[in-house]
Amino acid sequence: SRPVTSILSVQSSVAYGHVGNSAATFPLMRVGVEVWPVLTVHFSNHTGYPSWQGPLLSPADVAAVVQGIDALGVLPECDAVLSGYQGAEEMGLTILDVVATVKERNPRAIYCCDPVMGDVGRGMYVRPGIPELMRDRVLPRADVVTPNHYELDFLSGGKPTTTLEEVLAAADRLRAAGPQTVLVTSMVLPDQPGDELQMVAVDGEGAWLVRTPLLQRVFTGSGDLTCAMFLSCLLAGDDLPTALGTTAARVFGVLEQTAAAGKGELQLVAAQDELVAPTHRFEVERL
Ligand code: PXL
Repeated sequence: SRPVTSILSVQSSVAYGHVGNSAATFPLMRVGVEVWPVLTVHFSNHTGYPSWQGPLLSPADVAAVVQGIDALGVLPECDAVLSGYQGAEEMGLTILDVVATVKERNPRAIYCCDPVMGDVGRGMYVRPGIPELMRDRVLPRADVVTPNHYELDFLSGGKPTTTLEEVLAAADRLRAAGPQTVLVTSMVLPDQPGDELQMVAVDGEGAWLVRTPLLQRVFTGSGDLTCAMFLSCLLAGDDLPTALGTTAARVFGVLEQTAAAGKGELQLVAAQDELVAPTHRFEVERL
C-alpha cells in the first residue's frame, strides 16, 4: 500500500456544485490524499448564483471541530492545513490558531494558504480588512501561498506587476515575508499571447513557468481545485517543476471537459480520470 498523506482543509462547502471544500475534497481523495474537511459555511450553492441559502459556521464552531479532532490524538498524522476563501477576519484568525495547534502536534506539518481576495477583472471582492489580514498576519505564517496575479500585486506591496521580472521580484518579496513556496496562478502580462494562461512557481531552488490554453469563460472553483492539486503534489514529494506541470495538466483537463460539456459547475466526477492520468502534458520552463 502507498503512503497516504492527510490534509485538514478548512473551507466553505456547498451542497450543489464545486467550490471550496466541495472543489478540493473529492479531487484530493481521488489522487490518494486523506482529507479532513472542516466547514466554514454550508451553503446550498456558490455565491456566483443570484441566490443561495444556508448557515455560516462561527469561528467557535470551527475551533470546536478541530478541538474534537485533537481530542482523538490524531493531529500528529496531519501533514498540512489548507485554507481558501475567508468570509470574515475572525475566521482568518481562528484558522491561524488551527495552524498553530496542528504545527504543535506535528512540527513538520505545512500551512498552504490560497489568499483569495480578488482578481484582475473584478477587483477586490472580499470584506474590507481581509486583504490586510492576509498580507500582514496570514502570509507570515504560511509555508505555501497560491495568489493569482492580482493577489500577488496586493500582497507584495500594491504595485501592479507587468513583466515576468516584476512578477518574480514580487514573488521573492512574498517569500521574504514567510512562505517558502509561491504559486502565481492566472498570470496576465501585456506581452503574452492572448490565448494562453500562465502559472509561475517559485521556491528556494528557482522559478518555473507553465503555459496552458486559455478557455474563454469563467470557471468558479478552479482556483480552489488548483491550490488543492498543487498541495497534493508537494506532499507527494514532487519537485517544484513537476508539481507545477502536474497541477496544470490536471486542472486543464477538468476545465476542458467542463467547457466541452457546456456545464456551469466543474465536472469533477465526470472528468475525474484527468486527475490521475491527465490527457495533456504541458512543458515546464525554467526561468
Ligand atoms: O471559489 C471560491 C468560493 C468559496 N466559497 C464560496 C464561494 C466561492 C466562489 O464563489 O461562493 C461559498
